[in-house]
Amino acid sequence: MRYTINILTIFPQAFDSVFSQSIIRIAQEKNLLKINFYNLRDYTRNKHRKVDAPSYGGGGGMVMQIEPVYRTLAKVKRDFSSRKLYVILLSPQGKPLTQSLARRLLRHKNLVLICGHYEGIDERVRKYLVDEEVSIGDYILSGGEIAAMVLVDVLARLIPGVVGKKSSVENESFEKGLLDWPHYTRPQRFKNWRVPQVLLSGNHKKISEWRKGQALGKTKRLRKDLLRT
Ligand code: 9D3
Repeated sequence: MRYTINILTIFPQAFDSVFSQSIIRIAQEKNLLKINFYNLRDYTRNKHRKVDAPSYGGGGGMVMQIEPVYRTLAKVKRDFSSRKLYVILLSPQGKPLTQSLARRLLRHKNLVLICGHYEGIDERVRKYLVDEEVSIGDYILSGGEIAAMVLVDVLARLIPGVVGKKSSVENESFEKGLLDWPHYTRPQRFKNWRVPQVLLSGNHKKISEWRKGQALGKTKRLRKDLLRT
């Protein structure tokens, strides 16, 4: 059983370099993930392939129209015949992306990600066509594409079998609500900077206690907000 992510965008090429590398490429090569692109301009009906128009009510700025989104979605639905699609709009008003939101989204095997642009998207898109809105944080991007790349990266590494060791996904900080502990590798001494002695001791119980202590201490210092849950 394979996950499919369908991306609706006016900039499909923007995804090439990111999706052809690393985890996302591995997920696709292993046939665990299929990513399809639908160019919203291909579903316009005007000869300039315009997907936006000025805002009703004035105030300047262009708004992405509903028609190309609707027609593109209709095409995705045809391509997926009866299979269920879960439609996500990347938007600054969405639910903030977290590891647990990502896990919930991954319960849907066929996702649609709509990338907006311009000053926004016609409100009827979110009202009638979208199941859920997702943001990647409180700052302003110029479009939804980079947010979609972030979401795909987060999802891809959660797909069973994509990341080699089960532990490298499950042991991860945010799952337990803590930051990661410090990591060290060779050499034991670089200039006069040394690896903590406990890690060289071979005492696995001590090492594990030290790591937990470090993770907790780091979280208290750097991300107190993660502990208030
Ligand atoms: C002027 C009001 N702006 C809303 C804060 C309009 C606006 C700005 C930027 C509308 C869309 C965008 C483009 N951003 C996204 O599409 C986007 C986004 C983001 O800007 N921040 C965090 N997550 C996301 S997900 C999609």
